[in-house]
Amino acid sequence: MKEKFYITTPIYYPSNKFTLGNCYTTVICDTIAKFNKKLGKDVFFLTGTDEHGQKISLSAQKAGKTEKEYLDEMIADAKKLWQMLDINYSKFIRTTDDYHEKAVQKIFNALYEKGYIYKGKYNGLYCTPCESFWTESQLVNGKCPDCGREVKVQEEEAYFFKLSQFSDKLLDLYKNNPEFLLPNSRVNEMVNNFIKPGLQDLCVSRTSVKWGVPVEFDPKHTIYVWIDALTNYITALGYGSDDPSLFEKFWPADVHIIGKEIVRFHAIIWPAMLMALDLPLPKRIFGHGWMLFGGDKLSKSKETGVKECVDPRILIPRYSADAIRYILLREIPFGSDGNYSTETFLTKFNADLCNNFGNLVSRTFSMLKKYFDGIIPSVEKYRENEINLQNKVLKEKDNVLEYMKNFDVSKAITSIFNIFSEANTYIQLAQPWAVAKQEGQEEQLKAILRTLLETIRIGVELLEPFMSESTGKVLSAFNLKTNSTFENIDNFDGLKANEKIGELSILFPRLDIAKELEELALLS
Ligand code: ME8
Repeated sequence: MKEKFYITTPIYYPSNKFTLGNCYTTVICDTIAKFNKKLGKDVFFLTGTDEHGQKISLSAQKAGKTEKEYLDEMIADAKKLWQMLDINYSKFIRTTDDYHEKAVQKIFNALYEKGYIYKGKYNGLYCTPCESFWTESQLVNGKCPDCGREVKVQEEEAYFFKLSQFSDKLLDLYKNNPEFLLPNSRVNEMVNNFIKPGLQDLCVSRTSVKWGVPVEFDPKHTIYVWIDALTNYITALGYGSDDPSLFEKFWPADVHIIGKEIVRFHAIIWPAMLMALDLPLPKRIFGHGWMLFGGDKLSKSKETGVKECVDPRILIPRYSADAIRYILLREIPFGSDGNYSTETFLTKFNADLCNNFGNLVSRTFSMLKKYFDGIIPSVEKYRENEINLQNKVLKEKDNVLEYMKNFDVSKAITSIFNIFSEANTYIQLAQPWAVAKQEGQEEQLKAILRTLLETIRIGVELLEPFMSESTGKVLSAFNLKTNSTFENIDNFDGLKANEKIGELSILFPRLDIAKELEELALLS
């Protein structure tokens, strides 16, 4: 039986159109999902939208629409964006889906029956855009610590989840499973900022919020949007429905990938709920850093005043899904914050995609055509120079596999591009054009070109989950299948000798950066 792999993105709020920030997490998850498929695993990749709560109602009202009308339009736009960005999810869950709402009610009932939920009175400081209650000590300058907006005092009859009972269990969890929450620094944040000061019971229903899932046995209460949202990871698999077969197969998740600002919900509330339900916990939670735009997170709750064009709906058709995926995957060290700027993007496009990768492929293909009529040569024996390059390629390949085990997409893609740089350096060293001019050096020329072709093949196989459009073109020119499991990535014998390679169009056309900057400024 195939090993299974279950990966999730956060379910995003469709209170505004999705940003490059949302694209960031989704591209990472899509890449990890595709990579694991190529490793031969049975993969389930979940994404979706978090559609309840006051914030959504307010956005719909502002647009002069009903919630349903508003949401349907936003979700159509979101799905189109994922298609443009070459995202291949297994399932898109909407928390307004009927099966999800029913399962959330069942889960709430079960927690109540087990005595983990009780009725009380809530008096707290609430931030509407973030759907979060805060304690006085958590506020920053009297304002919401997440978005910096005003909070207001709110009192109401409410149901509570006995989160306070889980402090020791959570501390044990982090201690016994050092891989549960990554990167490791996030564990200290949870322990020092939330658990050590004392976990309070969590208010899990609102009577003031109407747009949400009603508590089944007390319908004037609406289930707190985070309880509703977190359960998506199991309801999407059919937990609480008539057909839990996917749940039985794929749960627990191998990894929930999320932004660092929502780690506390995933690493405290979610495991506590699962423990209360007697369900297994996700194997890992990865809280990645933020992509910053002029130093700002481009949070949808806030106006940013960013002047650059950062709309993926403009950038993707203009520069290709691959180019946008590249910059998202490469530029931000995984786990840390990183800056996005249009200028860096355009510079990297030319340097890495056009010069390093694109040029290597087109140079190699044209030399093969010129010297061997496009026929892949067979080689008897490689010399030291070729073997040196081959060893470097295999070492980088090992690095890629290792980094991907830890979901470090940024280091992995850097290693893949090192393969291309090494090949370009080797061309300078091997000087095939000079070898071609020498009498009796045909075998040597064959060895050089075959090594280059096989290097490109291995690089492109590894790169396919990251950028499938350009790599697909190269694989097809090699007469190799796209989206197949990794084969022959540990040898230089993956191409059929004496076969002719196919035609290949330019992968990444060189950009005039000044002109692009000017035109993009007009579009921002
Ligand atoms: O928090 N850099 O939804 P949300 C990196 N509905 N990642 C970013 C980003 C940026 N600048 N901007 C957004 C919610 N993200 C809840 C989640 S899950 C059960 C419920 C990504 O629409 C990142 O993954 O505010 C972040 O955690 C998420 O979008 C927030 O999306």
